[in-house]
Amino acid sequence: KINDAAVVSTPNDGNTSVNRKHRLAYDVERVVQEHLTYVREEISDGWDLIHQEGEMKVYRREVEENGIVVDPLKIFHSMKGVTGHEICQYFWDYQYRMEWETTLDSTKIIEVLDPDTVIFFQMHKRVWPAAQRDSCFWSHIRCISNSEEDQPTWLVVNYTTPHHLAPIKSPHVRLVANVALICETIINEPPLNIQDIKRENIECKLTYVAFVNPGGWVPSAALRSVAKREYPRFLKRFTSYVLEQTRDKPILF
Ligand code: 16H
Repeated sequence: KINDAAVVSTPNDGNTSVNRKHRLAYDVERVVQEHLTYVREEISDGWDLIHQEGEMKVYRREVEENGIVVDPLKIFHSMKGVTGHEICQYFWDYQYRMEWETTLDSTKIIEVLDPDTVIFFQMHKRVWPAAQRDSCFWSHIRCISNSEEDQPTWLVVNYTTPHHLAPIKSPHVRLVANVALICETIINEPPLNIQDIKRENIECKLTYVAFVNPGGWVPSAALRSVAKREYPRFLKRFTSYVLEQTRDKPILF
């Protein structure tokens, strides 16, 4: 129901309906719903397992559009000791980004659309021999309660959008992306009292999906090898960063 875009539930106020509609609210709603529809889809024919390490499995489907590699990518991972809220918060929050990102030269917020939706402009590190890439995207964090008993699902979506404060300037090439991080928290052997839950009892199942179009021609083999190396590296580094940051902090459910 497209009308639901008017109702924005925020992590800051639980599930209260707040009418805080901004110009991209319908776009955000549509893309969030798409990710929620497909997140549970099984890995089928055409997807290759390109990397496996512990609980982490990285899948990719080889797709080209007009000779440009646009391979969809999906990572499944599961980790103990953190909640989905914590993982998503660290992924979305600008203040931590340069501590775990290794593929960026810079990141900046160019507009705040609502407390959970901001627009980023990022400059990516140049990958030889391709032209340097930049990106401009809205980034939205959301909490979805499925039932009273279950822990909510948390997600972050990054989706390319044009912006007058971020014109495309040659020689830079704009990446076009639709990326989502979706997290479910599981409480193993739940104690009677929520205050008694320890980090060792919590587990987070995460799904990361990326549709990235390099925005112009890049040698296919070079791009595929960079992606195969960099995505697992990103997820390993990012998840260890969150573990380290949260270890001695109270659990954020
Ligand atoms: O998701 C990641 N980072 C987000 C936070 O910085 C931003 C990301 C994004 C990416 C592009 C455009 C918009 C938003 O969601 C982690 C990303 C990890 C990237 C691994 C490297 C991928 C290599 C292929 C990039 C294509 C570059 C083409 C030049 C050769």
